[in-house]
Amino acid sequence: MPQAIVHEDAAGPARRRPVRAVEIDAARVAAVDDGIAAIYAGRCDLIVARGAFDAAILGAAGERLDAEASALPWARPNLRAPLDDVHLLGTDAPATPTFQAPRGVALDEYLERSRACAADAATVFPPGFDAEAALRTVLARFAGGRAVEVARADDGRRFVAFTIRRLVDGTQLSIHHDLHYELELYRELARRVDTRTLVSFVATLRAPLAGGELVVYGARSDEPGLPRVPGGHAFDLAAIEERYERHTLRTGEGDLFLLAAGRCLHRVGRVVGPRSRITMGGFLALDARHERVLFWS
Ligand SMILES: O=C(O)CCC(=O)C(=O)O
Repeated sequence: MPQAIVHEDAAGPARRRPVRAVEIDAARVAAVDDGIAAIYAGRCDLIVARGAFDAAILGAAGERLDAEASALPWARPNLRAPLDDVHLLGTDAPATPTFQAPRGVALDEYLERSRACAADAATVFPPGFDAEAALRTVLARFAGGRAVEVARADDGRRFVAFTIRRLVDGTQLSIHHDLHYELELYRELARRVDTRTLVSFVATLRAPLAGGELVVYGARSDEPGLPRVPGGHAFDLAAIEERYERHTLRTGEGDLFLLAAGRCLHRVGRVVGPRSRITMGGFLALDARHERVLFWS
């Protein structure tokens, strides 16, 4: 991938798989114009595009979201786990397990919540800025010429295109992966996409003063014997950190990353200070024939 900064964290003992990260600025996106397929194929795990979006527009939205947070209808599906208490706009039933719904919600409920909450995420931007259209345009730059579309159910109902995520002081996203095609809500989409993996996309609207970094591990979701905490399903962070390579990423307003979130374990560090970490993001996948890219959240 020419003209890109490639970080391959130092190779260690045999089982230490490096995290393959590529970082570019927005003017050089052409260097990774088939980046989504490259992540699918395992040629890279993380693509960071600095300044992929207009930093002033995203930053102003992030500032307003923080200032007016108490007036907005944030969903808090992880309220039961205060450390992971992410605040969401765009749906209160995302396409992942949450502490409120550990197996996700059923497809019909997911689609209904998507319809009911869609406007909440769209209206945080200034008039004239269509965040979904902007996302489609930016994601298309990594799609190798494929069409990029919001995922739909078989009857045409739309999935959530993206969610706005807010992590306040003292909160984080604990170590996890996002390969959840076995959930009921994926029963139709899983027939249409290449389920070997999926990719998450995240754009930054507001960077915290400290913390909130993305940490990606060489640990693969399909590896047998990944360390877990005794008696639980959660991954054992200390053991993972000891055994696997990692790559740490800090982003600023307007930056985008694409992450092999179905393959690599990852987490977001605890946010410190009064400025929240605010992002917009979701998941994307190649369809079964690798002709299109479908995205949802
Ligand atoms: O907010 C982030 O930086 C990452 C969120 C996440 O876990 C993901 O996109 O898979």
